Amino acid sequence: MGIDLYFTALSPPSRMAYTTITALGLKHNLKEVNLMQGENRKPEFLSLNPRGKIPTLVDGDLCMGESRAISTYLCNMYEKDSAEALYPKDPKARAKVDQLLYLSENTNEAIVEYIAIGGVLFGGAPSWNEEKLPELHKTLALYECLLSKENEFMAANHVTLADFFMASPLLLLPMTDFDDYGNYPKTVAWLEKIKVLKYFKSCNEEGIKKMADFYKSAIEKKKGKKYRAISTYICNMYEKDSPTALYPKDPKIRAKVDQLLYLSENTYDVFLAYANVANVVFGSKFCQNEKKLPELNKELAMYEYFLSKNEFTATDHLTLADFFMSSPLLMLPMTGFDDYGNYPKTVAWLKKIESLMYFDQCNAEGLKQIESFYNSCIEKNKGKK
Ligand SMILES: N[C@@H](CCC(=O)N[C@@H](CS)C(=O)NCC(=O)O)C(=O)O
Repeated sequence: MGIDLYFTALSPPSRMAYTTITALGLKHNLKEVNLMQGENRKPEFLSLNPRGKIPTLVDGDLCMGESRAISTYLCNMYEKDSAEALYPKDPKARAKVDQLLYLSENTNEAIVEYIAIGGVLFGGAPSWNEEKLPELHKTLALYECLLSKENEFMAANHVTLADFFMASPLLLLPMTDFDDYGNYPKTVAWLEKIKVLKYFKSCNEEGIKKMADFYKSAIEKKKGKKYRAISTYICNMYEKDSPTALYPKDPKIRAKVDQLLYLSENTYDVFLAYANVANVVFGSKFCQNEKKLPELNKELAMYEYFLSKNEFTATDHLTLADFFMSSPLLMLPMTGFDDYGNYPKTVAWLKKIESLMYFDQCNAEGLKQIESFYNSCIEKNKGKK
């Protein structure tokens, strides 16, 4: 029995409902909902919240969604009135909090549009949206104006629910490169006070860090697509054509290189899925995903096929295709995979790539860092078990 909160730490409104529960010191059960696996679309969950959204709260016969309404309900139900109440009973003091709870929906939208969370994580957006910078500044100016009134916090001289919900989107802003807070000293000082509240920190810090890792890696992955275009541009611009060109001008050989440049994106995804990177780094898995082994082997067989035709992947000399095709394989050892028995040509080719004069200078340090980060996530996740 007790309060059940359906939640995931990656979700800002879920964290706000959780922060309220914790600030009030209420006994509760956290029910993790994995949005990535569509658990919020399963009939059991939809019977609790037909919108399929988290947070969702179940308290006895009450079942509800909407983080702000959840937080005000919890205070109405369980908070004793006091001069420091999160949700004061005095109608005028409460009106100020309510005003900001509604307003926080809009400020949240403006800030999130700049960060472009949905677009970066699940759509085609390569990064945050600089076009929305004027709106972001307008929103920050509004925060500054609200804090210029007589209150130390958003709605009163003590912390209220308004502070939680107004602070929430600002906590995500450091995921971007935005750091132009010069005109907003009061906002910065206020946010610092909220962030260090013990219960606020314990409910938010880890989720924010996970979201930031997730967001930054999505941006990096998209940059990866650009790296191919950058490499071909550099060759187009600066490489003299020769029989051993990295990006040959001959249309037929170039077509083979291009084919592998595109294909290497897929190979990279297969490697990421086998290494289980998303779940190891952002979740709690502590090993590679063996279910993806058949796909990995299929991919390796394809390398072997190309290398049975030529000495290198696209032709008989080294090309850009070899750089991008080798990239995921260079990271494979960190997963513990070592079953290369059927792929002797691939192994020999990879050795040739690794022995290139400039290979170590460009790759050794980065590969070492990735391996040690991956392994440290695995160790941490083992500890959680
Ligand atoms: N206005 C709602 C927003 C809830 C919301 O959008 N939750 C997201 C996670 S941050 C969600 O559940 N998304 C799943 C989906 O839409 O399928 C609140 O404040 O509770």
